[in-house]
Amino acid sequence: MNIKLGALLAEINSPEDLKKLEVNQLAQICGELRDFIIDNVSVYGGHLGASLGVTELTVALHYVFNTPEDQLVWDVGHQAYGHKILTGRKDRFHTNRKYGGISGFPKRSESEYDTFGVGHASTSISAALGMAEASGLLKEKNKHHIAVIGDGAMTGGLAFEAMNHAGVSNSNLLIVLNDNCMSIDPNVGALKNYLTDITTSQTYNKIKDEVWKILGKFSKFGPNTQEIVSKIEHLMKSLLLKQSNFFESLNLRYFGPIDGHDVNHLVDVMDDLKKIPGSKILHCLTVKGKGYSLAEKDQTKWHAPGTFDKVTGAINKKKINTPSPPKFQDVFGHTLVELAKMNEKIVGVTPAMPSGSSMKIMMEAFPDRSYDVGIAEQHAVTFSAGLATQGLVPFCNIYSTFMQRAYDQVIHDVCIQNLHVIFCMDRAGVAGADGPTHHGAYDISYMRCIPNMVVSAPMNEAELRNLMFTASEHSGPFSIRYPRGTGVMPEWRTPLEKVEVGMGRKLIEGEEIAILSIGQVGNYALKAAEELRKERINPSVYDMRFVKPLDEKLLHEVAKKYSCIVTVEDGCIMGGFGSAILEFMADNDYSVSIKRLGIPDRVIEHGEQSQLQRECEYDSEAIKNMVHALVSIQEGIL
Ligand SMILES: Cc1ncc(C[n+]2csc(CCOP(=O)(O)OP(=O)(O)O)c2C)c(N)n1
Repeated sequence: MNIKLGALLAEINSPEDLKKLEVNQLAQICGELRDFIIDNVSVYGGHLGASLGVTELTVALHYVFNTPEDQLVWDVGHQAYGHKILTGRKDRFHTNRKYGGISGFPKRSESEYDTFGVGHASTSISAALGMAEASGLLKEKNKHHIAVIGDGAMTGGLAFEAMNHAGVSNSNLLIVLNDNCMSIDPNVGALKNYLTDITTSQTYNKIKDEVWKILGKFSKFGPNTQEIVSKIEHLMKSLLLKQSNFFESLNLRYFGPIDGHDVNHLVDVMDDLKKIPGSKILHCLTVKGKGYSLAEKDQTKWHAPGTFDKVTGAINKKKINTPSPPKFQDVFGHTLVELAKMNEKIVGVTPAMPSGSSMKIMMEAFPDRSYDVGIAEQHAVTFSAGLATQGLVPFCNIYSTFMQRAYDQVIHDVCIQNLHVIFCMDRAGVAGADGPTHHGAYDISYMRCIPNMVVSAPMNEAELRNLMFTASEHSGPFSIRYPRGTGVMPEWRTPLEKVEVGMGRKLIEGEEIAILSIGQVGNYALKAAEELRKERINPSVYDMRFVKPLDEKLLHEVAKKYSCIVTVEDGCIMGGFGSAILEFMADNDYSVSIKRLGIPDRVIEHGEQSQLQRECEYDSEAIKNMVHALVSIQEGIL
């Protein structure tokens, strides 16, 4: 589908073109950019609200700064659609997040304007500060470094660590705080309250206006920087006597709050800030979803709505007539509530993903027993450890990819102390259109090497429920990984049954070849076996359920009975489930042949989950192919 470009946007292929516009044309280009984003996302999907909210900021930044020479770093990167469109990618924008198309996030290999690859939150200030320090060391004068960070991303510890460093650095760093009071869900925590207080403080804003008046003169009367800056500081200090400013106390010059949708004012302010050396922060107030009223009203829903009818706002859903299986995340949410009703010690913890993980179901049922701690995975884990020391049973739900942030906390705070924390890792395996920053590829490997940790994965909804129930009654750390998307059981509310920890299941009894799987890919193994049966090839299929502890009794039987084993996992091959089976066989001197299917040792780009599983060769077709290859080898040998 051909999406129409506005008259000005049609002529813009780089920030150079943007700079040719008159200041009074900037509002129009913002409107055109917004329309183009809405049109594209409505047809092709992707993140919506965040990019709409930073349209004016994006235009002003590229208008004022000399990108890509000046380094512009986006935090998370889901808000960078306008940036991509203005920096030479508008003709490819319809391929956004599609297999083989452009990435939904900034990516260094894609454009020189994408200074830093991103997808996880709270990295921008550290990265931009590193660039700024490098410029100093390389004697690159007059280069600017800008980090654009949301109020949600600023709740992450990494952002605080970076500001702590920036406050003692002489580097030329501008932090643009894009404050829309939203994370994916409403933002949480004391910082959010503080930002709201600053925004509404009358004393503060009166003095701030005077500061801007001086800044206005500054632009007109030339480069007497020192004098102007000291006047500003004097005014700021007099303000600070009345109300201490968090950022100022970290030695970051604080400016704002200003209206992040007034593009002309943004241009003036940024022009002025360009002339002020050192680390500084500009606090901009924006509205997530700005310009598309439905998105402004329900900001969580329109964070990443999928495709939709832009006129009616109806979100396109797959039409399914038969009862369909639920999303794994919803099975998690509802089952947690069931368990919490049975056991009053159970609590829920999420780092800023109430909707994405469906922890919100628990938050609604038990508001006092559930916590959204902000984009703070490390804290979520250690906080859960603290809860566990007092006998509570925390279910800490973190996407597999974001759990990487909290690895030391898992080891140091939970596993060494053998605390009863249950980790539910959503989006395990290839995540789909979000791409390499979001694939949950590594958790089997990184969890299975930690002492005390149980590592499990359900093949379907009933198994997820049973594992959660089992985990709640276990003592010690317990991890459960499950993928993005739906399961296979429309009737999923099965009775809760305790599973013996470390026990696998035989699903199909066959001969010669055994397929051992972990998690939801067991369904691919079943499908492959069914199709192979039609060709009179009968592999056995086992759902191992646990990577750790392994079902050793079952594995001894398997090793003695079959000549070949195929392992299947939705995770990295290196160090993963297949590796665990190899280790078992080597340790027990079995010489059975083992082929491992899973995510290979390279970066897997974005695309639909099924496309990526095909590419990585661990879907049912690939399992069939592997069994065929093994059968041919056996026949050759015979
Ligand atoms: C480490 C990490 N945890 C969680 C997420 C999931 N996530 C993506 S966007 C987002 C909200 C970001 O809020 P904010 O920075 O305020 O930007 P906004 O969407 O409001 O523009 C979250 C939690 C992430 N990308 N990275």
